[in-house]
Amino acid sequence: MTDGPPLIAAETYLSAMADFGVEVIYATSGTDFPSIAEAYGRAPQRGWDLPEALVCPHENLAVAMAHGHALVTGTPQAVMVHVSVGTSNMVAGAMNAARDQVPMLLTAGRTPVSEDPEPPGSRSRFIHWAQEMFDQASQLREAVKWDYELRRGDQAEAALARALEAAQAPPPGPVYLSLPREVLAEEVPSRPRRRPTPVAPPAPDPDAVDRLAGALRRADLPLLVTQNLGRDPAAVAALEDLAARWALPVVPFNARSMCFPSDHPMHLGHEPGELLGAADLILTVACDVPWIPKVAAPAAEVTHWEIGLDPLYLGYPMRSFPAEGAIQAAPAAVLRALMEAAGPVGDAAPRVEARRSRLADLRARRIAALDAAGAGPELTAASASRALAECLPADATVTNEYTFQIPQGRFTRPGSVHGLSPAGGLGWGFGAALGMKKGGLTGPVVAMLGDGAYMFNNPSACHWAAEVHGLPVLAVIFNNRRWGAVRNSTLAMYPQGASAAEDGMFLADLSPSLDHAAIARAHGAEAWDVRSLDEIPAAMDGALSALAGGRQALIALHLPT
Ligand SMILES: Cc1ncc(C[n+]2csc(CCOP(=O)(O)OP(=O)(O)O)c2C)c(N)n1
Ligand SMILES: [Mg+2]
Repeated sequence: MTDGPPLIAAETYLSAMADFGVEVIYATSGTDFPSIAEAYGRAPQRGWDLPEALVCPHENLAVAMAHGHALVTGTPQAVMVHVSVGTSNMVAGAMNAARDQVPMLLTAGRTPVSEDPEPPGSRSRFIHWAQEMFDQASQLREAVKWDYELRRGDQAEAALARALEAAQAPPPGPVYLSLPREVLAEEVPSRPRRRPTPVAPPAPDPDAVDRLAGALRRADLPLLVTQNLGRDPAAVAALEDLAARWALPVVPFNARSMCFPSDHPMHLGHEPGELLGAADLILTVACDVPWIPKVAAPAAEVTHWEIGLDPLYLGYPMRSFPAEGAIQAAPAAVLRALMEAAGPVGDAAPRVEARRSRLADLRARRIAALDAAGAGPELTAASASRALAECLPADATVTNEYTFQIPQGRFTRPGSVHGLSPAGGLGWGFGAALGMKKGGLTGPVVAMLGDGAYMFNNPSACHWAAEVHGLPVLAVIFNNRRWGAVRNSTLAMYPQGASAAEDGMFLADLSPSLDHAAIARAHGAEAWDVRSLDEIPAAMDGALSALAGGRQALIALHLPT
């Protein structure tokens, strides 16, 4: 029962959203949302709690914040943008979320259809004609699991429940719901609503697990490669046990989460190297690209199994890694089942122990190489990554967008680091850090950004959100005054070419560089310029104190190149 004016669809939609567990709507709004504003205005009178609505002054920021929020809570948050053009600005973020399997509810208004004075919400601005599209959702349909346009006000809650169950059904991902202005304004009845149905993930197939366990028992040199198993802390714990018992070397390859503690004796670094060609059994877990055939490939007779909620990455048009089989289930469940099925080491012990000592030598060599690369005294991406990581407290969380070197971070805690989606849509790391803070992280949150990545993040929008929404995060800029990755790619393809004569800098040069510290200060942040390795501890100390005092901070690292 409700007091006040008759209910409109925008009200039931928003109250259902709170009821279904969405905490925040990251909003870059437009002329299509008067009914949303009206619903928020009426909520106190109705005695309703609606999701917190947070202004994000760019759609890219809104999606990145929802992405970061979902990474730390596991729950989908909502993004609300303006019609066709707002949707356009949201597409790269949607691609990132899709390839990173992050649930989120993307919503957009839809320009009014009616050209008549009635019904409420009909066209009243000149833009309402030009903003209509034949198929607004087509812009991001490839990036979402489900999309729909709300047709009737009395279906708002049902459409929302459908959207949220689709976003969360394994593997999770973004969904898109467009909300026409007239429909949001429709008067609707109050009635019981259906909740989204939670979907339990598939259990690992016992026969497949038995076959894989047999292969593990027999293997001379098994190898586990993962990219994102660390998304689930339970999977990390299960892998620690399995790797320790079976002397199973683990290589997080292009990892974007803390998949395996760097201090575990079976952590063999971040590149498979000679292990790839030598392995007779390869397990790839939550890993879209286990190796790059153009660079290195396993032996032809290798036994290869793929494991994950979507082990073949069926959303990728082409992907051709030969495998004996795939097990579709959550990695934690598969690794625990594998531990059980493989049983005690028993008579395989001599082979397992010999392997353990061989791998200890290899691990020592790889750590020495990592140490050498990260050593000073020069300020390089590697040495800066190491020095910064050494200053991070145990409860810090890092987002990485490009130049920070995760291997030098030597992370050990699940959830301590999150890298850019394999879709590679730059403009994510700063917003994701803000969303993680909003999602409830209490420790320091640090966005490690290339100078190029910083600009893709719309720095003004990010600093503004940090200031206005009280989300103190630290941005560290690796300023090499270039899109280094673009240059490296040119040099790698044409090492002797005409472009190499220009040092590969054509279309990669960002000099002269911005004064990043001044930009940050202009937005209320405390900021430090760092030109040598030994300045990092003091700058980090100052920045962490700023965060503890509720202020955003920025460190501009001036790398020699
Ligand atoms: C939205 C988007 N546009 C363009 C690219 C292509 N791209 C990949 S890496 C890169 C340069 C990154 O530069 P920076 O952040 O400075 O890091 P650096 O390579 O210098 O370490 C670009 C432009 C991209 N990945 N995403
Ligand atoms: Mg750069």
